[in-house]
Amino acid sequence: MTITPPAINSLTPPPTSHAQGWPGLIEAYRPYLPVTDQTPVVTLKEGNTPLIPVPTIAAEIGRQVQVFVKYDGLNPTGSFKDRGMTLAISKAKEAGAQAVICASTGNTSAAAAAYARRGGMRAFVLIPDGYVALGKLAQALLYGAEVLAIQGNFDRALEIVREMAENYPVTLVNSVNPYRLEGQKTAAFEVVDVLGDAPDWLCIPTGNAGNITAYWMGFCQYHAEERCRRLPRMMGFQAAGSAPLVTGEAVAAPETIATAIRIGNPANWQRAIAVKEASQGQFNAVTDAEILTAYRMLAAQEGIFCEPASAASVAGMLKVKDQIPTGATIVCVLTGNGLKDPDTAIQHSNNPFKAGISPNLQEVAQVMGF
Ligand code: AN7
Repeated sequence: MTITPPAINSLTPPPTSHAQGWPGLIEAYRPYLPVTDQTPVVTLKEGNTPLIPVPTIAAEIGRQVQVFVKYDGLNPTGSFKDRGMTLAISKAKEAGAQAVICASTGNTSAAAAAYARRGGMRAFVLIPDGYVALGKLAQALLYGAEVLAIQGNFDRALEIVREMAENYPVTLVNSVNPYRLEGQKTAAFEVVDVLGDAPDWLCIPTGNAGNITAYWMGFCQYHAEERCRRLPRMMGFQAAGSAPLVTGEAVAAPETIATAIRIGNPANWQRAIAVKEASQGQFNAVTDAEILTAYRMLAAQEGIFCEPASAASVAGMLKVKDQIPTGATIVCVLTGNGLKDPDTAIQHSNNPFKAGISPNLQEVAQVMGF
């Protein structure tokens, strides 16, 4: 078959506002964000991530519902953290900061490193030694962060960086920095801009509860401006081995395969409770096995590779599916890219890897089952 290219003059020119492509979320949502003409915008053109229908997962619910995933793993450093970091780093630069610091289970460190270096600042990152996925560590190192692996978990690392920022000239860029949440709320704007309204449910993996707080801020702000008519129920999902928002008690030694949300004492605990109450939402726990099932389904049935923590949103939705009203629209947030954690993918793929095959046609055909 021959394919005839379209005549040049049949192409519609892009609208002027997009002639330069997507401008990054600070420019796209400037009226909604705490920036001025004096703010130096540090951007990697983050945001504008796709909202993808997942029909085979929707079919698991057994009623007529629409399910979408907000694939925030397609941000420049591969996670939703870029939304908060473009603003936090721009504001730090505006204030004259020369160095930033964060504690991280991995994604915050990658985003802080990339944006800080791009903004001409030093980035110090404290990570729990041995519990950060390989891709994230690779990013932090190559972006040029000063990586300090501590012999303790994320919660201890966060205590240390909070004290560091109080006593030394370094700006804290964890989600206790209000600009992080301001940037991250733009994900809710994007969801409404695509759907034309807020969804009925927003399912989201929850660690420090910064992102669930930020989404709620975004939906409420759009609602106040009458850009959406409804507000979603906010459904937060934690890993069973680190589910303080479900049990109501801090977890001293959190454990889960989803290392991104291996957090026992969420920094935004009070805010998380407020969001749950205001939205008539819930916090529920999902086991590592449930997380891995959703992780494999997303990849093998829908072609979407997210990291294990992100799959907690889909695992959780399926776990509480009996509560979903017929006709509902649901958005599950996929917070990070699957490439962040190749070890977990290979160890838990359930897909036999056919190795050691001699390089001849007959043998290849035989292995293929022909
Ligand atoms: C993929 O990078 O806390 O509830 O230090 O990486 O806002 O904490 C990461 C958190 C969900 C939880 N999904 O978000 C860090 C860090 C992924 C994540 C969360 C994280 P919050």
